[in-house]
Amino acid sequence: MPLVIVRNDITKMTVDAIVNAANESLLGGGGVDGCIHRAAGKGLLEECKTLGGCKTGRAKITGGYNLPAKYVIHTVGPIYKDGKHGEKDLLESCYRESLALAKEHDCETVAFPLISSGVYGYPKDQALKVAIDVISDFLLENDMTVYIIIFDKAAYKISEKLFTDITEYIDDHYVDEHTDYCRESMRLNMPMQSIMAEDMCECKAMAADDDLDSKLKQIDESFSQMLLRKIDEKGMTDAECYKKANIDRKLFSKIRSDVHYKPSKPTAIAFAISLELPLEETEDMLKKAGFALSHSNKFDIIIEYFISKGNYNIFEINEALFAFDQSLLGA
Ligand code: AR6
Repeated sequence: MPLVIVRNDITKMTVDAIVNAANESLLGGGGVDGCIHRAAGKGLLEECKTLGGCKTGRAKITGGYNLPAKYVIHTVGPIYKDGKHGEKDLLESCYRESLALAKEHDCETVAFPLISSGVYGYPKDQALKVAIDVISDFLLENDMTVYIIIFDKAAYKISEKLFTDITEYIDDHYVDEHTDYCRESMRLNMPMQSIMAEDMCECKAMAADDDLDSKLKQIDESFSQMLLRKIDEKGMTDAECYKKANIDRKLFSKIRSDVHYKPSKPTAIAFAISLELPLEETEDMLKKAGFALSHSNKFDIIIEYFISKGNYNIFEINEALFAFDQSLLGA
């Protein structure tokens, strides 16, 4: 899972490195900085004292002491004034420098808090976007699992407009489907369940009519075969595809080598997104793995929303899924 958004306390993360949102003195403070120093113990402060501080936008590394993480990468985010004082460049630099340090120290897993988004006042939705943009760029070139830790869900926001758009889309589609069933049940004066049961009986009867032999002959390409064919057709490399899908290399290798591999639904959708398949082809690909998109759950409707808008940015989709408390796409 190359980029994962999770709700947690960063001091509890068992990863190679956690990132600290520090100040230029590197001698501790409030917020996440305070939590990290408390959990790591005195040894961390002693080592920090030897570092001679750190400039805004830069990063320095220490041991993790009593933390489950092996290293702490200390970076200093910008204090947000009005967005016109180079804040974005500096914040991007914090993520880039921290990731470079993690790479230098062979870290495979790294967890970031939302730097600058607390005491330093960077608007949370913009801070999250900067984090996602820089980390996802880095992951296109590097194999690492990076966690963005959201500490306080109540304070977490995707942009107001996106949130409203998706809410409206969910309302329209969710309601449509359910009222169709409701109207039909009222018209026929029977409970909804029995209509659905009838539909199912009809399907079963049709299926039974089909000769088993001819059915078996129709077993067509598997999920894995379809995925590999689509990658070729799109002219992508395997790595481009699994990175864009937020899937790690090991899982992709498994899928590649096992023609009958059955992915989870979020994994199957992640590949459809990576391949930028339109809705109909996404449905075809999901069918290969035994799934469908339905209007009776929010997850599916959110996916449909993004595909219908032609937005195939998996990290933005995950941001929205997270905001609506849904599973994220990827491995
Ligand atoms: N785990 C994960 N995230 C956390 C935790 C935690 N335990 N605690 C807070 N956050 P802040 P800044 C989130 O204020 O804005 C310090 O005094 C929090 O919800 O810690 O970069 C330093 O010494 C917020 O989203 O850092 C500096 O002086 C995010 O971490 C100054 O604050 C960052 O909030 C740095 O300010």
